[in-house]
Amino acid sequence: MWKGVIEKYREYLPVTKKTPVITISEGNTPLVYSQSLSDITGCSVYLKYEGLNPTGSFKDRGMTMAISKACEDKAKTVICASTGNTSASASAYAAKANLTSVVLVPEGAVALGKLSQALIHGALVLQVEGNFDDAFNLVKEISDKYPITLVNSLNPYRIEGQKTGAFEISDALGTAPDFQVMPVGNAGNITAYWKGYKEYRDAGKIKSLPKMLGFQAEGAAPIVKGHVISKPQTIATAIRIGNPASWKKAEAARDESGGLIGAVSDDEILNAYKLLAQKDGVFVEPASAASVAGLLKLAKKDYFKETKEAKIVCILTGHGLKDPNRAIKTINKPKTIPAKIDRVLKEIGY
Ligand code: AN7
Repeated sequence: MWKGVIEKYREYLPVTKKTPVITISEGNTPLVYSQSLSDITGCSVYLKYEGLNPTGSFKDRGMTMAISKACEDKAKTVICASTGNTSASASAYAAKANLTSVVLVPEGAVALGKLSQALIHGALVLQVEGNFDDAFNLVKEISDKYPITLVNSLNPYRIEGQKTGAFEISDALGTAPDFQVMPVGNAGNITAYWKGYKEYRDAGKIKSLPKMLGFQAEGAAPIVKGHVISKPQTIATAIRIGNPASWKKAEAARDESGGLIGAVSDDEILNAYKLLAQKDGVFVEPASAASVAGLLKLAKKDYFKETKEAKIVCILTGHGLKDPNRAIKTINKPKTIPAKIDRVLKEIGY
């Protein structure tokens, strides 16, 4: 029976016998071979489908650690700012641990599925008149001054949990990939993966390290542009972040690995979003498609030509059902017809 990432990778994590393990059986997500992306790029492309975690995103890997350690430290209340997925995950794990959760989200800029999760799991949900960065500044100050535990990725246990994604990929492939492609928002996940790969190499589990390729949305690309973006804009609301918490660590992952952090437009994101759904049968939220948009952009520039038979892993960070409105906006709404067989046949083309 799968018991979650803490039990599976306990020896690599800062837990002891005394740590109460709060898990919803996160992790163990599939690594799906993509024929379509392999054909386009001439490489072997795999999709790490993190949308299949219990709350529908990769955040659960970090949250099982953050909430378990909060319980060990006798915390009563946890808080986060979120573009949506962190709040969904925090509220679910806090519910399981019987902790109070408080989540601050930018008003009107969180996908419907994510907001519904935080609400049904019983969090105190506050919509802030401002963007993610404004909400993040508030929760940092509150957790500094009050006995409330911050569970954003500034909390080092979040990074510890999320690094298990690198372990799973390495275990599945039997080696590290040559390249890992992923979206970058607050930059915790790229930090976590890089830490995970380095630790797995040091433990002798893998011999090489991947080049880390991160992608931000063009309208929310502070790391690419080299300055804070005060009014970030993108349809990929999960990564609509102008001043990432782990900025410097993301740059370190990029530079140490010999990778890059680039930007993709909303159109490129939506094209990748549709491609994944229509060629691979994999439904992701727009932010996750930023990784595949980045892959396609680099492939077009022959970026992978030098590496023979490269193994590439794209991290698909969140499920498409998080943001159903985006799917319906992207594809035309279905036609309504009378309940008559001839009308159905006509629509099919007979
Ligand atoms: C689907 O939930 O920041 O670079 O508050 O939800 O580690 O921030 C979400 C981020 C990528 C970026 N894909 O990861 C939040 C939040 C999805 C996400 C990212 C997020 P980081």
